[in-house]
Amino acid sequence: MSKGNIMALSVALIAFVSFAASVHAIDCFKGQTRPCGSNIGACQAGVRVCHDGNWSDCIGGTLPSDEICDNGIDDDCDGATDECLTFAPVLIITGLLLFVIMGLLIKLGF
Ligand SMILES: [Ca+2]
Ligand SMILES: [Ca+2]
Repeated sequence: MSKGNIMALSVALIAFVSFAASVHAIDCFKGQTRPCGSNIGACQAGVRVCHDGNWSDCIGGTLPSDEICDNGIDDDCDGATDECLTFAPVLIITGLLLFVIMGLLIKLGF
C-alpha cells in the first residue's frame, strides 16, 4: 500500500469516527457504573448504570424530599435537621414584642 493510500485511508477513518461520534454522542460504555446522590441526612447514595451509551437515572438511592419540620431528620439532605423550626421562634418573639410595644404605646396615649 502506497503512502498516498495510507494517508487517504487514515483521513477517511478519522472522518468516519468523527461522523459516528457526532451522530450519537456516547457518554459511557456498557457495564460502567458510577455513584450518584449523597449520604447526607435521610439521603442514600445510589448508582447510575450505562445503557446504550447514556447514564441511567440514579437507581437504589434515596433522593431529597421536602423538609418536615418536627421529625428530627434532615429530609432535604442539606446538612441541617428540621431547619424550618429555627424560623418559628423568631416570628413568635417578634410578634410578642410588637404586641407589648403596641400595648404600651396605646396605654401612653400615642
Ligand atoms: Ca434539612
Ligand atoms: Ca426534618
